[in-house]
Amino acid sequence: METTFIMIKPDGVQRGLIGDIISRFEKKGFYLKAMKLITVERSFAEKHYADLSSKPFFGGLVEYIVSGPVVAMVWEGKGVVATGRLMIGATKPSESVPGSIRGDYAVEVGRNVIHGSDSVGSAQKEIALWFPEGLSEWRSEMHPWIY
Ligand code: FUP
Repeated sequence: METTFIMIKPDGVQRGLIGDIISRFEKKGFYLKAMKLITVERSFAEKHYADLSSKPFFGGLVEYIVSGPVVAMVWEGKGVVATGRLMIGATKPSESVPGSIRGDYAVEVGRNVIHGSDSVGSAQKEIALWFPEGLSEWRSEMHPWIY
């Protein structure tokens, strides 16, 4: 079964959006495989966003991510990478549709509340980076009304 890495950014945590965001993924039918509230070091944030290191907004992006605790999560489910991205909405809140997380809660691209892996490959890399301790198994069967 597919897994993705989802992170609620410092603005989402401090605005009290953790419960709502988790609830959206749960109600959709995805399974929470791992979760932790952590404040990361600058070097760690730089590693997470390494692909964007040449972008002019990179410095500000790293500052934002290290500014407070984030909620790092792994979610599992059929097509969870692509569907998770749809639920999150477009990168720019001005282009993310109402009903999506960014469409409902964000205005600025630099304060867009949440991150989600953009492919199955990057999900695997991000899960390995954020959860080097590995994931524990907790669910024995799929919900018959969802799968
Ligand atoms: P996304 O996968 O939707 O998070 O988007 P990207 O990986 O392209 O960008 C990662 C983060 O960089 C965004 F969530 C916010 C920040 N960003 C900016 O601050 N300005 C931009 O013009 C683009 C991205």
